[in-house]
Amino acid sequence: MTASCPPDTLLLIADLHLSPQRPELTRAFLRFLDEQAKGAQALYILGDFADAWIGDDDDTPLYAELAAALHHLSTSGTAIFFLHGNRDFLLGQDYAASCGARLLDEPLRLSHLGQDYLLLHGDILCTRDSAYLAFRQQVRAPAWQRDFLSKLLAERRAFAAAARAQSKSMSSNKAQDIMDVTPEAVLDLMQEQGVTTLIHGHTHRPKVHEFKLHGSPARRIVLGDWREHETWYARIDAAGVSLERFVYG
Ligand code: LP5
Ligand code: MN
Repeated sequence: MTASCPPDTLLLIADLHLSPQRPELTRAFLRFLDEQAKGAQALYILGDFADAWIGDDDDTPLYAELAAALHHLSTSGTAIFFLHGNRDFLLGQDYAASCGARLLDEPLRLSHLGQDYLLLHGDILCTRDSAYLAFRQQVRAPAWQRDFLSKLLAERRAFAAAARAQSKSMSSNKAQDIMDVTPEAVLDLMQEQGVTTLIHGHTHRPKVHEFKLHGSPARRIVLGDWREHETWYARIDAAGVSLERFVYG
């Protein structure tokens, strides 16, 4: 198997929003695994891997296909890690294990080749979105999750569809800045964690933001959401960290 990455390369992706309704995104992901990720030291999936995760017992064939592809990468030597997003916060250790991956908590500190990074999905930085944060508090509660996961798959699918519809409707009336990170929240978190590089997704606003953090150069790297012919990932290697936009026909 030919590696496509130097051995000390880390790759980070987020917001693929994979679902049976978007087979083109699955094709892009499988192509990424085959053409970009092979040989990487690790692949970090920073949330919203799935568009709406209703439990590890979901028998949708796509999820088994994705697990097999990730497991193949894992057995070839690439460590794989998941963080939760606001769409797949119910993804559990069982599914992660079926992918040959580990599920980690956020924010996640990462040290690599002498540099420190802080990884997270990014939704918790949207501190002006009080409606979302209230929803988040509710659905992240263990008791709520136990109750939800005890429902039949069909019931959970209906809940998820209703929640998606309500979210779309509520988001369409929200000011754009409310759905972006709050600058002060970014600075506070980076200061608290003692890092100068933050990598996250969620906002679907891919960009490298350079700024000063108490006089030191700092940056916030926002991963882009995946489209049929446009994928985004961050690469960390001996040269540092870069945001990569991969467009193909
Ligand atoms: O997700 P997106 O991009 O539309 O917007 C997010 C925030 N919304 C959410 C909600 C999710 O989309 C809901 C779907 C999750 C599916 C997986 C879990 C399945 C079980 C869930 C059952 C309840 O994350 C949105 C932010 C936006 O990002 C930008 O940051 O603004 O937040 C909101 O819109 C706040 C709303 O309060 C969210 C309300 C969700 C629905 C509430 C429960 C509906 C229950 C229906 C019962 C029949
Ligand atoms: Mn998200």
